[in-house]
Amino acid sequence: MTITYADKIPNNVDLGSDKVLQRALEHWQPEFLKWWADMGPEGSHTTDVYLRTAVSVHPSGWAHFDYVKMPEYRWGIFLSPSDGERQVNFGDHKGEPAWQDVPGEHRANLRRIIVTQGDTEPASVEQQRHLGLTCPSLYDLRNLFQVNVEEGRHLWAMVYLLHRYFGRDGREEAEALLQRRSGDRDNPRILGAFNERTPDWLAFFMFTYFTDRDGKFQLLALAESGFDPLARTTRFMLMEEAHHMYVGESGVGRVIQRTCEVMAEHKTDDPERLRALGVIDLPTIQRYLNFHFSVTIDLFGADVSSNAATFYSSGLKGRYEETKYGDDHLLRDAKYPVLQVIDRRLVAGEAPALNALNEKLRDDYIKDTVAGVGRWNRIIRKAGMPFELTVPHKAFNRKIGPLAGLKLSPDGRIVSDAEWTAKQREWLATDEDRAFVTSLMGRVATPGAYANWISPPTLAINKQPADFEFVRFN
Ligand code: BYC
Repeated sequence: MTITYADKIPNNVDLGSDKVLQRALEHWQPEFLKWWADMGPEGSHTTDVYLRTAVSVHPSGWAHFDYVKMPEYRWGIFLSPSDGERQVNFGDHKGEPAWQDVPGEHRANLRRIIVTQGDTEPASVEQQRHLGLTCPSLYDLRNLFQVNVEEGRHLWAMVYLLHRYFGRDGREEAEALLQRRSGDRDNPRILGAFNERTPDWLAFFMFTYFTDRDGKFQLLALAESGFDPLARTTRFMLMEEAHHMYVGESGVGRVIQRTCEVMAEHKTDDPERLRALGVIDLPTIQRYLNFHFSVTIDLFGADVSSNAATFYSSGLKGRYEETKYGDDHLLRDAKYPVLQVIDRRLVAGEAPALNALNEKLRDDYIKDTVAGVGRWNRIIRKAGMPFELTVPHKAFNRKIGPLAGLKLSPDGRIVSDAEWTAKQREWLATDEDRAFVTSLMGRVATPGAYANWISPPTLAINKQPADFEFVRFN
């Protein structure tokens, strides 16, 4: 499983032994580079960035750090090692050997899952492409670029599967992945959150905390797949993904830390005064949180979904930590709690567990999310501030599924149209909030310097000091 860097496309899948596939991917490669030049991080093409590149697929010592110009980053195809004896662990094919090829009857669904996953990767790079121009430090700029090149690599991971296992229509889907554009009215990205803007760094940190975490949970569900190449490629993607969520959690934490310092120094919690002092007040952070959380939980799909049931029964997409469950892994008779709206009230209901798998994964995601928000609250408590960030109710501000369009307060109360209109500005980031946050964004590009609205990190990258020159401009 060693990675071959001598090939035009670095890989650990013995690409050289399949000349037709190798040629097809080498044909896609310049298209990808053209997309990167057009849609990748703006103004970054000649800078040297201190990036990690995968040199092995083993958890210990898999990454190598050095200066790289991003268009020269070695995007490649890396699969985690095969388990040898792996089986399909759930659904109607349970107990059969895991598939090394695509089972004909599940081809269309599998392709659709891979395309949906693949589509999110370039989408996020497009969403973040202007952020480098307003970085709060070289450390943060480097982290943004690291996230961007790795999302590019995750696109490669899905494109490999499409080319290798889906023939002509796979190649067409791979081309289409470079043609859709985040937010484009005529040819948008597939899923809602990936057509939203990421206009400022608070939005970027929230996105990497909340939305990359959807990536974690979807990838963990796909890592259970009976289609072994998908399971192996997502397992390696998860190793890269962990850093993206760290960027989000520590980023928001540093914004909170700085705000609390200024609150303590000036003995004030008045948002207007804090804004005048150049930091982001905690209620604004809460409104950003409410937006990113609600938009992200829509990414899990409808609460009750026949697609999700089919993906599971066919062995294509499992539950988070599927093999840890002591049940039958078929879910034919099991039930799962879902929320229903009856007479304008939210009522606890039940659905067949097989159809409620999107809801189950969403609930697993929410548990993980709440834990990190608790760590942000510890920063606020430690600073002695009487404020607590909360994760909104899961029916708040939903656009997908039966809860879509329900007018609900963040704490889960159904409200009248009038109350929604009056209070929406307290609950979701407003244009004025975004304009204020944007007004703070200015480029800080001196080693060791940090914008006023964010604290320096407690841990830098690869044990480098905080004043390390993470990015060199040429
Ligand atoms: N926006 O039966 P349903 C990541 C569509 S993030 C728009 O509930 P299903 C990353 C749905 O496609 C992880 N449309 O859907 C993070 C369906 O359409 P059709 C990405 C939506 O199929 C940060 C219809 O509504 N990976 O990696 O059960 C940076 C019926 O819905 C949305 C995956 O998502 C939405 N939010 O579930 C970079 C894994 N939700 O058939 C990367 C692969 C639903 O009527 N995807 N729809 O045209 C899947 O497993 C499933 O497609 C979903 C949807 C869970 C997304």
